[in-house]
Amino acid sequence: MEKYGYRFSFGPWNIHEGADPFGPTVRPSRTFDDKLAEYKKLGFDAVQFHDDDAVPSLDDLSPAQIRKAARAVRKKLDDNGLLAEFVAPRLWEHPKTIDGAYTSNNPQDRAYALDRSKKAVDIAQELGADLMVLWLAREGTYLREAKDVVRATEQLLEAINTLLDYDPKLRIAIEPKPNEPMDLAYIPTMGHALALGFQANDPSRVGVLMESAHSILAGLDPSDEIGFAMAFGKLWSVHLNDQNGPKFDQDRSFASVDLRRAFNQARVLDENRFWEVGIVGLDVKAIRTQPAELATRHLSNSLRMFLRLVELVRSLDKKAMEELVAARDYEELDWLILNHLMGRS
Ligand code: XUL
Ligand code: MN
Repeated sequence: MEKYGYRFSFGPWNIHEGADPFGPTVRPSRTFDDKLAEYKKLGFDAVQFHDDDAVPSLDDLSPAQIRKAARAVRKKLDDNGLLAEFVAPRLWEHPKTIDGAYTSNNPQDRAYALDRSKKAVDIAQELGADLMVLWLAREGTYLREAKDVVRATEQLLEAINTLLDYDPKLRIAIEPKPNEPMDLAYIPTMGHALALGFQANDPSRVGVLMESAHSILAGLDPSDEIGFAMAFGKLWSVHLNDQNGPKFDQDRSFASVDLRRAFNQARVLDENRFWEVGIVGLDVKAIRTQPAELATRHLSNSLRMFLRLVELVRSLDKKAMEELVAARDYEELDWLILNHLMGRS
């Protein structure tokens, strides 16, 4: 398969058991090793990790034990010819993160969040990844009056600065999301994430990860969010997927809901040479109805769809487009794009 220089990644959570808030699992769990063996078969190059995807139960382990366990995972990656793209601290499951992590109202809980994040940095070092992704899951409120938004913003900045100081080589990519699990998140969009990064002690080491579903939940266009971040050289990773309207986060296969919206994401990424900058992450989940033995199709289909869209981007009649833009004939430009997407001339 021609990959046009692109590399692809997903996380172990993207092969999942199909539980939702209203029903139990519908597919058996697969071990980490079993999932790892799928990556190359499905055409992928790299693994995205939560800290405990790499080192389960890390809260019960010493820093030395954590590093040792992470080194064993590195060996497995090497054996499978895979890279680690990033490590993300899972700051939303432990009881100490109920009221938020870096922005919890409880100082001991905030200390836990920082300590846990430092352990995630240790794991990243052992896995050979210089990137940490921060999805700020519980940094927000269910009740606006429960927290001070100015103080919370400062706390987020302090946490980022602490991590940048902890490892001078570490880069951090903030993954914004407007809601879920919180009612209202403090860092809902690319603009918020970038503003926070530019204010950090070393802004050159803070960038963003754009997830399509999160942008759509925020009522924004994912390709514009991509382009905005790329204009500043700050788009370091993506979670491409799709989303059927502004409801719960669906993580549908890339392009499965809105082909043109997906085409434009591929277009902005490709026109700005994303393959030279980062890895294309696919944060997609198989729908609940999918039989267990077929529950990796969403990954290979998303990857192949991205590459097909890149081919469509590269085969656009640029000259005809320029002429239509010059004539301000956007109706005909619309017709050209729609026909191109349908394989018609
Ligand atoms: C949550 C989400 C997470 C992050 C990784 O909506 O997208 O999978 O991408 O922590
Ligand atoms: Mn994501």
